[in-house]
Amino acid sequence: MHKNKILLVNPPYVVFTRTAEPCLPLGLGYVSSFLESYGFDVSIFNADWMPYTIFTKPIVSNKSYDYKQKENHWLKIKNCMVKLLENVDILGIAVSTPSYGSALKIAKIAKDINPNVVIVAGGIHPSIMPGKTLKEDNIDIVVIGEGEHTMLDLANNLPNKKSLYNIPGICFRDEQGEAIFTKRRDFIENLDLLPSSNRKFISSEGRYDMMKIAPIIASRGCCFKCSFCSRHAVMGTNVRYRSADNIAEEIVYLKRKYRINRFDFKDDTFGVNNLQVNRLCDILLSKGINISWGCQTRAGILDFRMLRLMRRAGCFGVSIGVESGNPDMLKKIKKNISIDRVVNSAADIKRAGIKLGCNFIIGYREETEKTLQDTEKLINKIKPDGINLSLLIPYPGSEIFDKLSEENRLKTYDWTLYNAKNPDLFVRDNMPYDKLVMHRERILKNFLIKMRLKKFTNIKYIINDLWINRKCPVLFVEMLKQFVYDIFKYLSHSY
Ligand code: B12
Ligand code: SF4
Repeated sequence: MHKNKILLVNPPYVVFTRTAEPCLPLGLGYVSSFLESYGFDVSIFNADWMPYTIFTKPIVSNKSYDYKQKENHWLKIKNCMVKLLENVDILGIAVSTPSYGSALKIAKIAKDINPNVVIVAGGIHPSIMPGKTLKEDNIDIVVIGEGEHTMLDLANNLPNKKSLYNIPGICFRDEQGEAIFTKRRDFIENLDLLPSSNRKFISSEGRYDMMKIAPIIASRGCCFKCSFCSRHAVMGTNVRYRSADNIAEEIVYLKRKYRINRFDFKDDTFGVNNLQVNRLCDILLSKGINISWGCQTRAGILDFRMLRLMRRAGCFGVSIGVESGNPDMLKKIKKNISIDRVVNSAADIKRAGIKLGCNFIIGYREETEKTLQDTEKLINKIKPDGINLSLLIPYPGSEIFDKLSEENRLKTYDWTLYNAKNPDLFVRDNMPYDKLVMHRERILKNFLIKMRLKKFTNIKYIINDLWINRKCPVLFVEMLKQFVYDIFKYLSHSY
């Protein structure tokens, strides 16, 4: 019997905008290993890959992508796809809001090469806007929510169109071209049953395996309701956890197979289940699994005792979503944390000997000079080791997006413009966009100057940095390069 051959593609976005460090697409990796465990021939093409670098420049007001680089990259992608699409029956594309334009371009390239390939769009954006995504010319089926089981059903049943009515979690066109939505698929309750995310990807530069830092997840879903976040659309509000033993098993496997010593937990909110983290740290310590790792969470989730244990078990960095230094703003965005809690949490993380990263968002609709000052004051007070100061992008699926849309404040619905380099997307109450950008540059600059001074004058800090990166030669070299770069920037008074 013919078994469908599948290609999964991660469209380019970060490679053009450099708005984040490249990171392999865990979601596609999960879908791929699940299908492979049922005997399907699956490849993943990561078109959003570039060699590892820690020199991501701060994003300021530059709206344009690097077009020359873009054209070259698209040429490489096309050439790759000609080879990769040979005998492929189903092409799955991972789609986020900012990569929507690229995803459609991938679909067009694929149909031009092989008009018979069935194109399936999945991931966060199609899950939020399935009907609209299906209206696009080259998209045949949209998958809503987690992709493992749905993609397996599609792989087992396509090209039989009639079977689609019985597959939960999809949206497709019937014979008359009408959109049909099947019932919602239940979330995967037991994450331990999933095979570990595939780490073998093909890039336009050739085949590559793991990178230096392995992304990993310990849970799916988030029970909080921040108004700027759209994450619940894919993974829901009911959090599901992997067992600590299952996570440790994956770590040991990745360590052995790819010699990875550094891990980054990509959970929505790491550590909500204290028992899981406790047990994971116990296993890492008792079995002598020597790794360094980081995670992102909310203020107040991890107490000092837990943070100390995490430090002993190799945790070098925790970043928390603070979002604003103004208490009223925190209420408005439904962050549900107090400034005191943030301050205490930050102090605990540092006291535990862990590097503190803080994520802030500025440019809310109600942002004023005063609220920005409060955010800057908070940064100065908690003195994080690193900050992310993003300008708000109202992603579809978030409460903020819905409100701005209702009030006709959105300037565009062109998703290709919903990217970190173009946050001038809606009408704000008080502060014009240009002023906001100016404030952002100033806050970042002040932070970086202080941060660099701390780096060069604090010997304990330098030794800690060297210690953290000792097991990974590539990161060690990158760190030294970054150190020289920082000195140069500091001495030349630029940032
Ligand atoms: C790791 C990560 C990254 C990495 C890797 C991204 C990637 N391509 O996987 C990097 C650093 C590159 C990155 C960059 C960006 N990210 Co990011 N990222 C994450 C993060 C923290 C984890 C993603 C993850 O691995 N989840 C775990 C896996 C298992 O879940 P999953 O990816 O959703 O995959 C499942 C389903 O979606 C589905 N699925 C996914 N793809 C496909 C494809 C098919 C065909 C099918 C059938 C199903 C399917 O099945 C998967 C398994 O069940 C999420 C937040 C989160 N916790 O999820 C944000 C998140 C996805 N990122 C976000 C954003 C905004 C960005 C950036 C714009 C940031 C920036 N400053 O530029 C860029 C955009 C990059 C891009 N190409 O989309 C937003 C997306 C918002 C939106 N509406 O699009 C999120 C949700 C964070 C947030 N709360 O705002 N990101
Ligand atoms: S921002 Fe983080 S904590 Fe808030 S809802 Fe989204 S994933 Fe949950």
